[in-house]
Amino acid sequence: MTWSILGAGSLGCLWAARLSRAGLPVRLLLRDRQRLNAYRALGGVTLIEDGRESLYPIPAETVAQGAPIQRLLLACKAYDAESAAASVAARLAPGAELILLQNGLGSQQAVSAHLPRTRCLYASSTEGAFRESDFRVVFAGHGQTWLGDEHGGPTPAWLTELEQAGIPAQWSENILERLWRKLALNCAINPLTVLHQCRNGELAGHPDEVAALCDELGQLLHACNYPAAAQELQGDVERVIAATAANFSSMYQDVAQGRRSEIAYLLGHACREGDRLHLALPRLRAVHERLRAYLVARGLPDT
Ligand code: NAD
Ligand code: KPL
Repeated sequence: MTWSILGAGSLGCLWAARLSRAGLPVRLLLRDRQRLNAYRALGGVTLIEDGRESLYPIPAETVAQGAPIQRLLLACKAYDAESAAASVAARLAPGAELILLQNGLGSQQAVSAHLPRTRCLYASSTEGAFRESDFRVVFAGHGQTWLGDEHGGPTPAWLTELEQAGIPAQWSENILERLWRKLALNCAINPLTVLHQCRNGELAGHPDEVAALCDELGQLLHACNYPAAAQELQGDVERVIAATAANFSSMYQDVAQGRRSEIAYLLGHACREGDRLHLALPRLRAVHERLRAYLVARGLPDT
């Protein structure tokens, strides 16, 4: 069965290149004919790994045309997920599987709500990649991808294809907890790196602020029924700050490059869940508001 990939950016191209070089059928779905022509002119996806680059002439088509889709990886940003999924919804075969590879939470539920006849699986990834230019991607950090079904159901047989392609993936029986853990970690680190304009490691110089956010995010994790995640959060955050000390967080990089951030699916989602669960979370809400003001002042969307 063919892997269709919508969202030919950093992670989408990283998945596509590895599936293709393993000899697995894969095709890219591009927004329109102009993008398709630009892709064809380049001859395929270029993946740069350990300084070596390889070109993968992966077949591509526009979202609007082609055979029915059985298995789709949606690899766009969280704020594009609903419209991207809608653009291809008519092509999804009955019983198709859709893998949602978005950070944060909220977009996955919004997409699934529109596709009741599609099995929507969620993914959480710690792999790192960035786009050097269109369809040219650098594999920047090894990691792991967890996949799971919020509603239960069997482990898909195609996990072995990911293994065959060298994509480190594991089935998670509680993918929501995985996503919540990553969301909490990102909420404790990323906004502060933007507000303090610093690398992750420099947050070690702001221990009270980090601890206050961990405390409130822990309350939220507890209220969502993830007590182990709540208990482990502060330690996880301190470990990640130390392990990624020299890096700029993804949100820092988005803002520095004038790109829209995924704030609505990270801090925004945390604050909305706080409202739903009647939690005060004053420090978290204050950081959310400060970050929104920071983005607005730079002409960037605050949602
Ligand atoms: P990206 O911006 O590099 O790529 C997204 C691609 O989707 C872009 O090429 C964009 O043009 C395309 N797209 C958006 N809407 C589309 C539409 N309607 N039709 C066709 N194409 C469309 O993003 P990314 O870095 O690959 O991130 C994807 C998700 O994975 C994000 O939620 C991100 O937070 C998460 N993530 C990324 C990394 C990473 O290292 N890049 C790591 C972990 C998680
Ligand atoms: O995931 C991250 C990001 O930058 O988005 C890290 C560095 C792990 C911390 O939030």
